[in-house]
Amino acid sequence: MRIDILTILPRLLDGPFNDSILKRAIDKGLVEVFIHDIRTYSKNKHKKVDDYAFGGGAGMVMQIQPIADCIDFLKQSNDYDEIIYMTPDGKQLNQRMANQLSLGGNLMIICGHYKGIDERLREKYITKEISIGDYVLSGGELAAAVLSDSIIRLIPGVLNDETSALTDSFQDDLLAPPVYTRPAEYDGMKVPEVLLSGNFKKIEEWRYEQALERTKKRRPDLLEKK
Ligand code: 6GU
Repeated sequence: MRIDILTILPRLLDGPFNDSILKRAIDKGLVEVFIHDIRTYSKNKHKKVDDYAFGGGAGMVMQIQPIADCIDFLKQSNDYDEIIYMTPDGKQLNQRMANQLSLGGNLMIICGHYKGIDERLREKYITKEISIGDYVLSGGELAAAVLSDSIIRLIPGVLNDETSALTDSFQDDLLAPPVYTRPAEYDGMKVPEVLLSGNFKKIEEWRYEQALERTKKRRPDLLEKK
């Protein structure tokens, strides 16, 4: 899989892909991530990428030319399953979407800024519009990093046994059960006996009950979906 991210702030994306699991996935050759600086595609002599909104009002709008040229250039040499625009008015990201996108081919992700991108770019190029929640970020970069992380960790071979995605919260529409590690007693607080029993079947049952209990208490909406 190949992920191309278009942004006017490429440095914002340096961090997330240069550490930990994402870096390992890239180093193992399981995914390629390319960050493209939209400004380098601007044909304006001052490398301008935005302009005032027609009709007036506060806030700038990202112009068609630099983004369209960058997309066209990339499409010449790669096929994309989805061209995604990160925007607070998109469909809210969930585990099902991450699972689905992790199975497919190449992705292009466009990060917006200011008031967003010219609507005609959305009409011509964008196949999916994704938000990461009901709050406003200053740009799509952090959202693109969140989306990429949620997808890349699901690509087969990225996680090992210790980090397996199978027991994640949301993987089966349940929150994850509580977890414990050494010491078995801390400040008089003991680890649940069953976890020390060595009885694998009992432990699995306990974990399922705890996951169900936690979901009922904290996220009853997840159980209604079942
Ligand atoms: Cl995708 N972009 C911005 N700018 N803000 C957001 C978002 C995206 N998702 C939630 N808030």
